[in-house]
Amino acid sequence: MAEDCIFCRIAEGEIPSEIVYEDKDIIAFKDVSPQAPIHIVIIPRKHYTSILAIPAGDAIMGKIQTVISRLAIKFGVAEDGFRVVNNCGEAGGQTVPHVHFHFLAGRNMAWPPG
Ligand code: DGP
Repeated sequence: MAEDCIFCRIAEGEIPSEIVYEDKDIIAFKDVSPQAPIHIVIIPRKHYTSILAIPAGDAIMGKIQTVISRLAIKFGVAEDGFRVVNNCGEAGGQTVPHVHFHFLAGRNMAWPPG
C-alpha cells in the first residue's frame, strides 16, 4: 500500500466508496464524478502507478478482464455495449497515480474522446 494514494486507501476501506465488486486482488467502485449513468473504477489492490508499471506477464490484467465481463453482466450492458478506458500519464488524462480502468455504460459513447 502507498500511504498517500487515494485508491490504496479506498482498497483498505480507509476512504468510503460504493463498492460493486471485490476479491483478493481487485476492487471496483462507483466513480465519485460519474461521466455516464454507470461509471465504475476498477483497480488492482496492489499499487502500480500506471499500466506501464505492471510487470510483463503479471496475471492482474487477465483478472481485470474477467471483472469487466462480470460488471457487464451485473449491470445488464453486455448486449448494449460499454466502454473501458485507461488514462495513462499526464497527457493521457490520468489524475490518480494508481492504475485503474474506467467502466462506462448507460449512454451512447462519442468518438473520438476528448
Ligand atoms: P483518472 O482521471 O483516469 O485518473 O480517473 C480518476 C477517477 O477517480 C476520476 O474519474 C474520479 C475518481 N476518483 C478520484 N478520487 C475518488 C474518490 O475518492 N472516490 C471515488 N469513488 N472516486 C474517485
